[in-house]
Amino acid sequence: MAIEQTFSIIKPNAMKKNAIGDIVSMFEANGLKIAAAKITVLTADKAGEFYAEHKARPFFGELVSFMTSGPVMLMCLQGEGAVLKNREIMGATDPKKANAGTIRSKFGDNVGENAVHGSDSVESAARELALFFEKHEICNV
Ligand code: RTP
Ligand code: MG
Repeated sequence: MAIEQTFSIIKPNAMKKNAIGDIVSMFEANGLKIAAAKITVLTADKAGEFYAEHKARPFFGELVSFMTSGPVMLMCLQGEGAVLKNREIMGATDPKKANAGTIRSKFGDNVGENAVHGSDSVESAARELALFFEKHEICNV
């Protein structure tokens, strides 16, 4: 399988749980490398642009307010089949439905506050990475 890059966010609820180390360990244990990382607080504009595909959904306002409620960690993950691999490590959107041992089953609180984001395709990953990182900030690790 090809080496891919994907975009990951450790969301505010997982940041509050001091779970950066545990989550990054799970990526690394599964063969993903951290090619870029930064901790920041998202503006409502940026969070809205990032989740533009969900603008018409009833939970959009809640989602933007959650995503801007505290620091997040933004990452580029790199490795073989990184997009799908990251989605597997994360688990299902709803932590109640996520397989045991996945990030969302361990650190998710509910379907909204579900600990992590991961791009759903190579195309989404490219769009999302470009929203948050300059090209030179992503290393070929
Ligand atoms: P993400 O984009 O954050 O990685 O999550 P996902 O692909 O698994 O789920 P998606 O359908 O793209 O939804 C994006 C985020 O919106 C919040 N959400 N809330 N209240 C609700 O019913 C609901 N449904 C989705 C979650 O934070 C989800 O990750
Ligand atoms: Mg999604």
